[in-house]
Amino acid sequence: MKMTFRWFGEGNDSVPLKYIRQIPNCTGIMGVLDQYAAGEVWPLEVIQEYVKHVNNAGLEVEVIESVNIHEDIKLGLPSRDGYIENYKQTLRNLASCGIKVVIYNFMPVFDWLRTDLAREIEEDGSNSLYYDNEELKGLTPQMLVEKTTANAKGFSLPGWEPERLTELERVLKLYEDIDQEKLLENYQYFLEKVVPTCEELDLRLAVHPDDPAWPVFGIPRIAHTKEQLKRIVGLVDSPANSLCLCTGSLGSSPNNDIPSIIRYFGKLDRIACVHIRNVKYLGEKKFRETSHLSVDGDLDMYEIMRAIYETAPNVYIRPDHGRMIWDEEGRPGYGLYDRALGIAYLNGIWESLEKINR
Ligand SMILES: [Mn+2]
Repeated sequence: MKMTFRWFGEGNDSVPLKYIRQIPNCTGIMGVLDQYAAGEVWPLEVIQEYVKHVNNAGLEVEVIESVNIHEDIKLGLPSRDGYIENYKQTLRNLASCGIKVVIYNFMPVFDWLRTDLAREIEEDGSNSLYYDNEELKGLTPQMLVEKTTANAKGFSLPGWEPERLTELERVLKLYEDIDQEKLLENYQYFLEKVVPTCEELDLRLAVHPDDPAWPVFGIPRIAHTKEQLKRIVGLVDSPANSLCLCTGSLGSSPNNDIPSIIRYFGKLDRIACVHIRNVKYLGEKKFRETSHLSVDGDLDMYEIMRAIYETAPNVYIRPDHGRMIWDEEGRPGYGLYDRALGIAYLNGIWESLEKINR
């Protein structure tokens, strides 16, 4: 595995590259260029400059997150073809700069969502992202957008880019005619156009699962169970059509057995990268994010790492969200300390697996 760390770019992240380089075994980042709206081409020169900057800090960047898909593609509008061509051009530009994996999602309107970005964990005084479906029921989509952006501490949040959400009402209306099957059809159309390009470029697309792992606000969602992920990898049968296995997103539902899902898709060579995070169930559709330690949450990190070790040992890995601890200030979920602790812990499990299996 290759251990990496999500980084949002100079001036846009509270964690300097130098600190990331100092985390044991962390050899690269999963990068983000969120200055471009969904549907725009990411210019080659900008990507080149970005990669050079990261490399100069002694880190690799072979994975890029958040190449967002324009809503017109998800909605299947006639304008989608132009946006798909733009998407392919961005992929070409990324591949020519050494990028191997591109993470994206096919969630309509909302990417991930939470009802609290900094809920205190009473036991130790830290805080973390939190979700309560009962609270969500009391909110309109507009209210949730206002609440989430107000609590972002001045950082732009991935998936909550203002330009995606300004037209919220109009876009939500368009989705009234789209059910899961229609969304899958539009997804297949997109993959059939894009995957051959990825194959030529030796690039893998990795779809991020729905977060949380159920539909919200009545909008269709198609990537939160093993059966749904099976359908997605079956839409176009190619390793270029792969998964970003996010343990915390899928794991928000106790119905998802994460180690067994990893084993299934790992054996098929359809996992390109893994986000690792632990969650604690607090009730029906109610959870908070925790430290990575197994006993702090409800996911078994040892079994998760063992499944990766045995079926997908060459994937890119990163700690996903962490708690905010030691009074750190930063983008919710993306502080340095708890994610670095997570890496140290995952490193320890991995070393044990290697030595046991020697
Ligand atoms: Mn994730």
